[in-house]
Amino acid sequence: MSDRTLVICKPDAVGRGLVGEIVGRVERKGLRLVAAQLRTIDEATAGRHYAEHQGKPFYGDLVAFITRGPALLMVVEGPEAYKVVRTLMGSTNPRDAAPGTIRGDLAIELTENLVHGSDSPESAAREIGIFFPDLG
Ligand code: IDP
Ligand code: MG
Repeated sequence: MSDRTLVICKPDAVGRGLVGEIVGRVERKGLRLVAAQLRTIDEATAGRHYAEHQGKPFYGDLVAFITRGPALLMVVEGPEAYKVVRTLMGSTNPRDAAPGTIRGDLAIELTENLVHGSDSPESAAREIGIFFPDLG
């Protein structure tokens, strides 16, 4: 049984040239790419994606950041895909993220933390529907 999850290489990852590094880690772990698109996320789509954070003090900065340039949107597949991706990503704050994780090895700022991964199977289904509506 294979599960799917959404992964985003955020605009800082594209800007810093770290997409290959991040995708490489995801692939080497054993997850398979099923869709990918380089796209600058618009404000309305960012608002849907980050609906759970609306009203929080960092929401404005978060939307400004995620829309500031191209991001690589991906759907990846594998057993317990969302959980595996979250483990590869490391803690939300890169300063707390363990060495060996994407954020732990490659980032230092909370907003500019390189990567998004859905946090549950339900979030994965919702977020894949936002960015890849044609994927059943
Ligand atoms: P996650 O990306 O690890 O799932 P979330 O809590 O869903 O973390 O937050 C979404 C994004 O919002 C984070 O990746 C981070 O960039 C940013 N963020 C989260 N909490 C804060 C905060 O307290 N201040 C500023 N930015 C935050
Ligand atoms: Mg989250």
